[in-house]
Amino acid sequence: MPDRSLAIEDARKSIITLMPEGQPDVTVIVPALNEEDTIGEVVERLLAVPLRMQVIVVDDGSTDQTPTVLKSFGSKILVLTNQARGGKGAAIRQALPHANGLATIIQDADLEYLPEEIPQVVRAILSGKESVVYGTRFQRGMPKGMAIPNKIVNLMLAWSVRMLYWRRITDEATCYKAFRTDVLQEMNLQCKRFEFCPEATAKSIRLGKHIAEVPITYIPRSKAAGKKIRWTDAPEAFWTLLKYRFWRKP
Ligand SMILES: Nc1nc2c(ncn2[C@@H]2O[C@H](COP(=O)(O)OP(=O)(O)OP(=O)(O)O)[C@@H](O)[C@H]2O)c(=O)[nH]1
Ligand SMILES: [Mg+2]
Repeated sequence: MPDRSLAIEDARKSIITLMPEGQPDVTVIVPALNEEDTIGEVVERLLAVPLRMQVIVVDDGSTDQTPTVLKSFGSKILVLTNQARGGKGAAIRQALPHANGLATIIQDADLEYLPEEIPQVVRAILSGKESVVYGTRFQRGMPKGMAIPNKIVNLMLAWSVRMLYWRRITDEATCYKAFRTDVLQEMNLQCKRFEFCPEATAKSIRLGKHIAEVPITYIPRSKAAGKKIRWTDAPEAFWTLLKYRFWRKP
């Protein structure tokens, strides 16, 4: 069994990490609602990533085994628990003041995105080259198994960013959005549900940040497997892009 701390140091050296000893390189925020089938594996795989990881899970009163599974990780992760469902966006906002990694990335509590790919997404942030990096699902064509309405909405969202903000990105709605933590914290986010994505995209651009993209793998899950976003969330996403078109940092 290789020494894990040596593996972590090697990986960090190749990334030219800027964080001093003892502080995490990456904060991962995991919003979780009734995800007992996958949450344990997600957290295990996050903790195995060869970077110094701070994992913050926000559980909105899950009624399945999610809280029990989270307890089993003890102090290896920070769990914020709410009594009622607040939405994915509210969960991210709640976790953000606790984030002390140089980069912050969002990880769903399912396995649509692979924790092993986080280093390639955050690399340019840790090396100081970029402030915002998105993992794109569309640089290698359409991912297999994505429902047709989702494909259409995803294409329309990328197109809307182009029309409204004159920025060419291929995947606006990806979950793998990574930011320099201070940049995400200065956005004064207002989102409650799935409008986190368009709000963070709009505000990144309005803060003058370049959004870099790196290809990632995507294994879509179905509504039956627990997917909570609905195509009815799409109008709010478009509205959010429009709403923040002229946003300025207060
Ligand atoms: N804490 C919390 N988490 C939520 C809530 N609603 C959804 N989530 C979590 O947010 C994540 C995203 O939800 P999904 O159902 O996977 O939807 P998705 O289409 O992958 O969503 P996006 O990645 O935002 O495009 C999952 O980990 C959910 O468990 C909520 O009200 N509270
Ligand atoms: Mg998901």
